[in-house]
Amino acid sequence: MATKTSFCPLKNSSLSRTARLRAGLARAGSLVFLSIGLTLLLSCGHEKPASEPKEVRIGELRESDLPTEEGKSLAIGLPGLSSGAKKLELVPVPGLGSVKPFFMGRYEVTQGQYEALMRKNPSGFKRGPDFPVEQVSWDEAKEFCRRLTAGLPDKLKGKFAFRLPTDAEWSVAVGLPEEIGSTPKKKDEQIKNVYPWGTAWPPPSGAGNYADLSCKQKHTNYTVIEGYTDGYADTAPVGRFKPNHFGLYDLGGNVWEWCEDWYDPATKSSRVMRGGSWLNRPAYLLSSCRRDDTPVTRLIIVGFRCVLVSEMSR
Ligand SMILES: [Ca+2]
Ligand SMILES: [Ca+2]
Repeated sequence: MATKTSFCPLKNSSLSRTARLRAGLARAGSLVFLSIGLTLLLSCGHEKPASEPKEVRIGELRESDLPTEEGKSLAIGLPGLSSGAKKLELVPVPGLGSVKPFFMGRYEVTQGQYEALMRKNPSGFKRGPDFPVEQVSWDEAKEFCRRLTAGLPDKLKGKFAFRLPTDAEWSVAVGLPEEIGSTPKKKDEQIKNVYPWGTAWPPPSGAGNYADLSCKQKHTNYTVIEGYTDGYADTAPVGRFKPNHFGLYDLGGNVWEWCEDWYDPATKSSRVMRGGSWLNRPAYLLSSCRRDDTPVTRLIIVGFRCVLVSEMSR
């Protein structure tokens, strides 16, 4: 039965998230917002196709360019990236608990983007600029983020920085509630039966690039997800599957994603990775699953994505 509290009942939850996001980002970075009336209008405009993101070169980025509404994004042009290749695109993600609002890469970092900044491509599957970069170590991923930050205009340096997502930010991005446990190791696989696509098993069609029947046909000795086919035996170009409600693609599957944190801060021997890959067994696909490896390890199943954070709020 319809309530009379909203003229746009299908978008109530979205509007609520948008309102929370706007409030959080205002505290974090003194950013510019449109009126609540415009938000209401846009929240109900779901019949319209998504517009192309605003695009700006990294050296000309202004704080007012950063998107503050859920569903909006900003494409950042990198020197040396070919014009047809996927840009580094940022979407806003709201805070939760101790996590401050932040901007996250809509896609895993691509080979084209990595090569534009690092002048090399270490990937095992070199099939085009829009495939995710892999065989990249945590140290190299950090260096990529450092070079991005160095490319910001002087006005924004010290105010904003690119880095890897923290383990807690990644959990917010994938839609987990606040988790119990003081370290990534203690949170590992504690929330059961929740995956980036929801709770269904096997994954619904189009959920992401996982170890599917295509993978088994090429890599016959791997264990795959029975009853699931996504059409990719190993890595897929970024953005080919359904995004989550923040507009983030491939959080689950394709390549694992390095995070900032030590897996176990007591030993400081390995860094966290999240999200599973095109290769992994079902337990590794849980949203709460963490894997870890040394900061110098390079694997064909591991890449990363970046976040942009306001340093003023941290
Ligand atoms: Ca696959
Ligand atoms: Ca991924």
